[in-house]
Amino acid sequence: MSFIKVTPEYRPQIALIELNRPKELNALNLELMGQLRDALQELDKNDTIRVIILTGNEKAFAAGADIKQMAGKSAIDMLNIDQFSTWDQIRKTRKPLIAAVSGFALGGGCELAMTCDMIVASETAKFGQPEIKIGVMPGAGGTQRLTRAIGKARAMEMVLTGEFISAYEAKAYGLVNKVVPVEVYLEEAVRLAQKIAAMSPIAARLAKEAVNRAFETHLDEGLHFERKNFYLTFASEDQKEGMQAFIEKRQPKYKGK
Ligand code: DAK
Repeated sequence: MSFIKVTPEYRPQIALIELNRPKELNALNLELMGQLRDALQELDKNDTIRVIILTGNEKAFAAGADIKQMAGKSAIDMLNIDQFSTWDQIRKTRKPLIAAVSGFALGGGCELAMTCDMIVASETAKFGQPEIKIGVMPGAGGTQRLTRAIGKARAMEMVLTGEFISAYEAKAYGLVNKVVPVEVYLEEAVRLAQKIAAMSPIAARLAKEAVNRAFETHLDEGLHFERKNFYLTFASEDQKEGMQAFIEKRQPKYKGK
């Protein structure tokens, strides 16, 4: 049974993955997460794809990990299932990944959106880490990514009270890139994806790696990493094409080489 819908050529060079468990508000069961990991790995290898959009439906991006599937598990069951390796593989997607979020993005759903590189939200989006209300706490990066994105005081309030924030609050706090009416949130994500897809995919990949490195290291090492990736862009045909196109006052045609 498939819990996601994958459209590799949703638009030229842009793939769309839709979470598809609408009755359960896209609760992230183990099967769905495995399918999502497999789809992302496949799309990451597909040279015709430059950007991936991950979305849910208007009511829910995802209302969290599947509580019904988790409820009876012991700590050792959780350890043996090793869901973290699935999440880690998703995090390692090399192509730019945009979350298009409408409705609930809660718990693991909020964490999944934050695992993406950018978030486009509909006005109806609600973000939250309500795990505390069911006697646990965020387990897929919520305490870390949320805190880095919106700061300690706000993250602490969300994680300790379980209260949701609106799309506009999320935008004001720096968690999301754009907030648009619900009718157009997917199109807005596509517009953003198209801008990125027009760039050199090599430069985009190296730049994504370097920005992500900022979360994992101190400034000196981060700058060193950035420098190496910067040099590497000069090994690409795309660098020659980009600079030549600028000089010739024309649009560049990037090949990803
Ligand atoms: N899990 C399972 N089913 C869910 C669900 C969830 N997270 N969220 C909603 N559903 C189901 C409901 O049970 C209901 O099913 P039926 O009763 O119809 O069979 C259906 O979806 C519709 O939900 P509601 O009737 O509740 O709809 P409402 O509009 O009234 O309320 C709501 C919407 C989103 C406010 C409410 O459903 C809700 O509070 N949902 C739970 C939100 C939540 O607590 N989320 C955090 C879950 S804990 C890990 C990685 C990640 C995680 C853990 C470990 N590792 C890597 C190890 C993450 C943990 C979590 O996310």
